[in-house]
Amino acid sequence: MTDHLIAPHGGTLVDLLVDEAAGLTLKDSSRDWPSWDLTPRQICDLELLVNGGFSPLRGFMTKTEYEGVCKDMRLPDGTLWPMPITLDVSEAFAKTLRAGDRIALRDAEGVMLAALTVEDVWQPDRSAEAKKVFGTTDQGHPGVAHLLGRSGPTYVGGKIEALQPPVHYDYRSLRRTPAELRAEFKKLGWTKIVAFQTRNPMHRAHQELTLRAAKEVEASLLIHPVVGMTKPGDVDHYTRVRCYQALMPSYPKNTAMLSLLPLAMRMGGPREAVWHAIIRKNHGCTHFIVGRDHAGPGNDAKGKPFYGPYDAQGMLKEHQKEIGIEMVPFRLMVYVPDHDTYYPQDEVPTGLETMNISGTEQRRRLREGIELPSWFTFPAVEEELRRSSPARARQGFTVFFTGLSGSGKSTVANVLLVKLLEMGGRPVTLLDGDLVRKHLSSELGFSKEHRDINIRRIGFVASEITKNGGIALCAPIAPYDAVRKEVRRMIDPVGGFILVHIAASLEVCEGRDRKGLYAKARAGIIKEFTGISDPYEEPEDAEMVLDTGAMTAEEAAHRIILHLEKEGYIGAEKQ
Ligand code: PPS
Repeated sequence: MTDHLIAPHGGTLVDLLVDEAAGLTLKDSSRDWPSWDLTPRQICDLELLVNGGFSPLRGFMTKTEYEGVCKDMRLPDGTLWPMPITLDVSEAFAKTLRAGDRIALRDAEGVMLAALTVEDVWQPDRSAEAKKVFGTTDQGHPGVAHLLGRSGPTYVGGKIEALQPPVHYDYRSLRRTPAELRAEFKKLGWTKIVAFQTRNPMHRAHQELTLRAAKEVEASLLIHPVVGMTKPGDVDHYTRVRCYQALMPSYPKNTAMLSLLPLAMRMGGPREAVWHAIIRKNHGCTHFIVGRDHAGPGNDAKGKPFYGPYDAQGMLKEHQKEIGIEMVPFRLMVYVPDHDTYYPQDEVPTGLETMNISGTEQRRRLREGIELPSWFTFPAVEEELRRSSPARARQGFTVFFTGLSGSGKSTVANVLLVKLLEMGGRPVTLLDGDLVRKHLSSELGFSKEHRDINIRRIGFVASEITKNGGIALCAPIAPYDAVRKEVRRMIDPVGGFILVHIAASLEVCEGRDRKGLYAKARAGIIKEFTGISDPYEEPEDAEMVLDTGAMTAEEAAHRIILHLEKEGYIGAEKQ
């Protein structure tokens, strides 16, 4: 099958699926094996291991493979491979494992996807890994944040035998494996194929760039967007795929194809570009487009980019011969109104004005309901983006109050509730501290652990309300910063999150003592009472700080309404 197409990396296209009978035997024997529930990232990695997207790998890396890859991007036999593909697990799980054991790898629903035969189990130096692979240990880099903040401390290496690929119900006909794509290319007689990697919606600049690239090397075009895991905050893949589908008819007939790649990106810039090229080679592509800041993680806290804009091109250039895929490098594309055309930045005819719209500006326009011009995007793409990211005035949001008991959170939240109901337009739900304790968290106490569970539950409900376009008003004490931030992270991607610190002082709250709880706390009758015998961590990230010792509840609620108007959550949409 691979006769007239580019050979896969390492020579053979890996396929780790066992036949049905062997699968049943594995499943039967797995009853006595330990099970590992794969994380979303691990499921993505497994899928590409199983279908050969990661050829020549045949399992999660062993220690020797891992060390070689981290150190100089080489597998033990010398094959180039730039990215560690490891199975990270908890220490408790790792303790139960010995070399030679088998593990059932399961998806989130508990379905067994594969068996892994353990070769080794070790504690990696994850900071050293971050430094070598990403060139930094700064957790502002999303790949590093995952590695140092969210991955398990122990790695398990070993070969995989797969029973079935991970299950997807979305866009099934567009999810082609390397073997399926190769078969399709063969059927169409395509031998020269240039792949375009993306994690963003595609606009006119991308369309013109891909078209130019294809013409330049006289190749067919594969639009190959990542739909596994991309950079946090990216446009969701459902919306993106609808945008790509809307764009495809703009290419000349029978020259371009769309296929989705279930890759978990690491945002590793240069190393990632080499990795992406190898993956595309495995999918049968001969050429690979690398633009400005390929797989870039953005800037560090000081605003300095982690990698130079053309570092990725530099690294792939060094290795393209060895890989056997040809890089098609591109500079940033800019619009030249006089010619109604896009040019690579360094090819703009002298003296002509150029135009561009940054990602931040795009997001602002979508948020505020301002049009994206037709020189920038195709109307069908804009329509899709608008459908899924309505202007703020039509999005859901959460106002999350925090403050001491008796600070007036509930009173302000109740006034705000009434004002929002009077305005109409969206359903409003009040998740008051006491009410939540009665209906959602009645079994919980006031230890740190229980308070955190309580806040997570509130956050979950609020995020669902927000996601579905409603308004959630939450009024718990929420004394701990970390879990408040967790809630912000849950809600941010689905709508607005406004943290309001009701900052009445302890003296004021205790002076009011409306429920008589402070007296009881002082007498030691109530233990772990916030502000008296338990901590309250003042937020430093609140959008608003309102001191109800110095203003009425009506004033406080009105201030919040004004803030919501200023931010565009309520009021008329801009034209
Ligand atoms: S937390 O920390 O956010 O989970 O607390 P929360 O669920 O908001 O608390 C709800 C009400 O419980 C009463 N209460 C206490 N508060 C603090 N500490 C202790 N130990 C405690 N025991 C009972 C208190 O009335 C809280 O309501 P508010 O409306 O804040 O006064």
